[in-house]
Amino acid sequence: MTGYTLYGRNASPYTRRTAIVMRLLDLPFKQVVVSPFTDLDEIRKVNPLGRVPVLRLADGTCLVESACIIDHLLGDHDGDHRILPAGGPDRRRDLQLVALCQTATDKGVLAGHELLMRPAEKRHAPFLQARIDQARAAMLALEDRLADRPLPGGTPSLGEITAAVTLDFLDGFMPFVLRGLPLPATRSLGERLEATDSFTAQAPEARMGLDPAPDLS
Ligand SMILES: N[C@@H](CCC(=O)N[C@@H](CS)C(=O)NCC(=O)O)C(=O)O
Repeated sequence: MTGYTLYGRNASPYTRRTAIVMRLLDLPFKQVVVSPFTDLDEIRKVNPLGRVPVLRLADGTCLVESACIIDHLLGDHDGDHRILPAGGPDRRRDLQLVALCQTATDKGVLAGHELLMRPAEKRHAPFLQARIDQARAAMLALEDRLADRPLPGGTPSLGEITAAVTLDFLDGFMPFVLRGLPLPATRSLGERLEATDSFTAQAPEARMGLDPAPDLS
């Protein structure tokens, strides 16, 4: 037993990509399905910042931030660099895919929060539009980098995992962000990976589907 406990829902793309990496590394873990929207007190017991994902190690140490958690897991368990190349241009390229995805997700979440949390009369349309534009720019840059990359035959890389998770999250939770955006390579990758065991085992519990598109006029 590894003694790992992962806090967070699969509806959280940050949690989901962490969980999928753990499955691909064959690391057993217990998942405590909590959301900062409904379980803040429980999350604060393991992360004073009140965010997920959190990975609790066997000795009780709690790690936060998906990038840092994944870095720890890969350092200990990806000795043959199946998931992240050891160095050089391949590693740099893969981590840049992750960076683009994290921006797309972060900005999509900000846009979603603006819609969900703020009363309509207090929304600031230029702020909302700028966040949507950033998320779309990140996804187009991702598409550009995936366009000439063959689909993974075996274990997907960290960048590919994060790309598929990001696409599913934006499609499922805030479809207005990606509406009309040409993303054929990203969508092919998403279809390929979403059909695999590690992804289906970590399917989002629900999809909020914030739609139709907000009125930004
Ligand atoms: N950069 C962080 C983002 C984590 C994050 O924003 N998680 C969301 C759930 S999807 C959360 O806990 N939000 C509550 C908050 O940040 O206050 C990571 O990659 O782990």
